[in-house]
Amino acid sequence: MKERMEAIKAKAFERIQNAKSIDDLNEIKTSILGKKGELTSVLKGMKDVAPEDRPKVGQMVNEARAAIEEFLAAETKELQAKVRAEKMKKEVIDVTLPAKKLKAGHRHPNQIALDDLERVFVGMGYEVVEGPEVEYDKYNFELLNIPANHPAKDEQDTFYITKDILLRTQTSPVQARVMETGRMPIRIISPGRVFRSDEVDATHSPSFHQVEGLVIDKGITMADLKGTIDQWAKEFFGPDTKTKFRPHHFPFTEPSAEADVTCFKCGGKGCRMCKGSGWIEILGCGMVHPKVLKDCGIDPDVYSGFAFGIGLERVTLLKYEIDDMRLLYENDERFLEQF
Ligand code: 2U9
Repeated sequence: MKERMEAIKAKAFERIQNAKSIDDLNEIKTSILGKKGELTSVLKGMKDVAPEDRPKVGQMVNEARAAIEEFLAAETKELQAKVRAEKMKKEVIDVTLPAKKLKAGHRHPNQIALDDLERVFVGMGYEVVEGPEVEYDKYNFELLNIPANHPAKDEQDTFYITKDILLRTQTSPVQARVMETGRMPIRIISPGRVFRSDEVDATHSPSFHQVEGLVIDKGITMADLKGTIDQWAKEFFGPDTKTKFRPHHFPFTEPSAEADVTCFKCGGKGCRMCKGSGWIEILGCGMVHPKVLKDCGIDPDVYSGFAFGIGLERVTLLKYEIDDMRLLYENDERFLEQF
């Protein structure tokens, strides 16, 4: 029995020593120490051993098991360390390799135009104020002199959340909210997304962006409005740009005007861009209607002001000579990278 035990042990040690992987070691463990293993089969054969020899045989089996287990544990540890060391060696970082290029996006042409536009007004002392895209009818229409059943409500048809809550059709509600605070004077621009229930085509989208401006103080006149727009146009489109104002009508301003700038492509001579006229329509503006001032809590006998509205996409399309508005919303990098 002793020889058999020594043979099992010697064979086990040899197999353990020759093992190449942790899997090999696990396999050896099961085949020797497992339920159907060689050592276990010796214990199972104990019934054939004379009763007086059984304790001795039991002890021999236990000693052999302990020795094999100890050697197995030591070899497993060593093999694990070896595997780890090899893995570390393989994974060593070569800091001299060139770094992977970080793929940065590109500023959207709308954003570039907005940054340029804001820079001019901030330079003139304006504050940039943003507000909610979901608005009350009161701020979007009523306070701007567009009461229920006014035809302007048809022109600015939008998406209603409830009868009184809607997606704003202009950023004017932001100014109405600022006026309501009563803090004077006001010199703000409010850029942001607006909504109208328009069909998509080359010049229309149900969601687009506006930048509106509002100045209110004592003694503000139409001359301030014209001077401001003229200065902005020169800084934004180039120093030779001229402006002209044509009478118009908006419910929230009186008098109202549309402003044109000399074509920045042909300088006013007439080209494809300005359809031969030499002028390009660029914004709407006017003196804030006294009723709008009053309804927003400002005394029209003390204060006056002007407002203007610029369609951001319109300015972007013109500035970068893009002929289809839909390109601005596709976010195709091949398009965006050109600006
Ligand atoms: C208050 C009072 C008056 C904002 C104004 C316009 C003229 C205008 C259009 C430009 C292109 C809308 O995006 S567009 O279609 N806007 O022509 N907007 S005056 O007047 C205000 C704003 C706020 C309290």
